[in-house]
Amino acid sequence: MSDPNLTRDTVIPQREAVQSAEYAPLKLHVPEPAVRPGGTPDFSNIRIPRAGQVDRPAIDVDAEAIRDLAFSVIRVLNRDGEAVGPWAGALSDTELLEGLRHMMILRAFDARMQTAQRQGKTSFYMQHMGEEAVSCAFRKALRPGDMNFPTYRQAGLLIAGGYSLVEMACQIYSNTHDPLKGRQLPVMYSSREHGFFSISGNLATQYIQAVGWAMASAIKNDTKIAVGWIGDGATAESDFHAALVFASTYRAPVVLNIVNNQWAISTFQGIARGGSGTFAARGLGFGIPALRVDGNDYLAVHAVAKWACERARRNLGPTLIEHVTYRVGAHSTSDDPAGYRPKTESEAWPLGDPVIRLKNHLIVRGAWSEERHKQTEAEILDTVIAAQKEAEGYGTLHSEQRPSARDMFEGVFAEMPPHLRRQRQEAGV
Ligand SMILES: Cc1ncc(C[n+]2csc(CCOP(=O)(O)OP(=O)(O)O)c2C)c(N)n1
Repeated sequence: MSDPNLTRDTVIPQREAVQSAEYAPLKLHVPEPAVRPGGTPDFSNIRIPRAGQVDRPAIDVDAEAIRDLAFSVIRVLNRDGEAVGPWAGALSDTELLEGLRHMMILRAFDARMQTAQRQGKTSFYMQHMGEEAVSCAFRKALRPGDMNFPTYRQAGLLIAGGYSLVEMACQIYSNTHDPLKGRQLPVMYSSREHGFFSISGNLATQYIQAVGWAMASAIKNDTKIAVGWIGDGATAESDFHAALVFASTYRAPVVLNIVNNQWAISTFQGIARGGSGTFAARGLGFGIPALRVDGNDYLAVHAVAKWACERARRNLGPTLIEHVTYRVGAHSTSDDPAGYRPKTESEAWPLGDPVIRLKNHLIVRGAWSEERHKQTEAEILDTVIAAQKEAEGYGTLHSEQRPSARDMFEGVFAEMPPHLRRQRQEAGV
């Protein structure tokens, strides 16, 4: 405020709205969620078809021919825990039991790390509660060498890909064994060997990078495919749209996943989605085949992932998949959802819990029992605690065991330039 005549109390007159007899005054439309804290959860706006109802098209289908799949939901597991319809039947008992195990490990790991954050052992954590099937099931459709470009809510890709829980915990504790040497915020993992591209804090940047990686694979006449991941909120970023243009134009061998967990921190999905009806529908304008899948149905996610990966591998181009799910936990350890949504909303979520649904299915198949489930839960907890203890032996926020301050200057450039060497000397490390 450089104008000396303006004081704090000066009222700047607003320009008069010009009223016209011909037109009613314009009004800005701001979408609002159906309910707020204190209200009764309401998911009546989410249309959910019966399991088994949606067709399974050939993989070389045109986007236009499966337009309706962008507005429906592919589901395999019905209310009775049976696998039904054209997307069912691909997985053996052994594979399903492994999938259940991965989801249970992820859930147990989340719970331990959430508590570790509350105990001050780490500064930050982000849970996957309710979304375990999405990353765990998708990972099983990939082959060695394929590359994921994940967000911070796909650690199931690492767990189902055989990454070590100890290394994950060490990253979260930023300790002496942290593979990223304490340079990254907890949960921003990176493992090239496990097909897990370095996570960036900047939303959506990885989406266009996934397309570029896929284009490179095609340019090299390789057989590897890329997988882009994004949340519902982050689809509003420009990089989402850039990714779709490039994927469409160059028919890049990429699967573009949108994890619609209904919330972007405190912002409900209606804000980022705008008027398109569904997030999947965004693909149609780009000529990209688009499907919606029940993200809490391990079998459905896996079947749709297989379908889309096969398309990419056969050089038939990109596929957009909207995983319809619900973020049961808080956005992060820095968030309290009670401030913006009803406390009981997750219980009202119509697609249930992915772990319970797969458990019930395995029981119906005769491959599992409540007893074995409980026993496995206890075994998994032991495994996770053992990994956590080992990681804590290498340091937590409570201890002095940290990566060397020397590491801070490494990796900025391939070779350390003189000014960084000087700064390192000044720091005395
Ligand atoms: C470019 C950018 N803008 C804003 C943020 C802050 N931010 C971090 S997570 C988040 C919400 C993302 O929501 P969504 O994409 O739906 O993913 P979810 O957290 O629900 O998995 C925001 C706004 C950021 N990290 N980067």
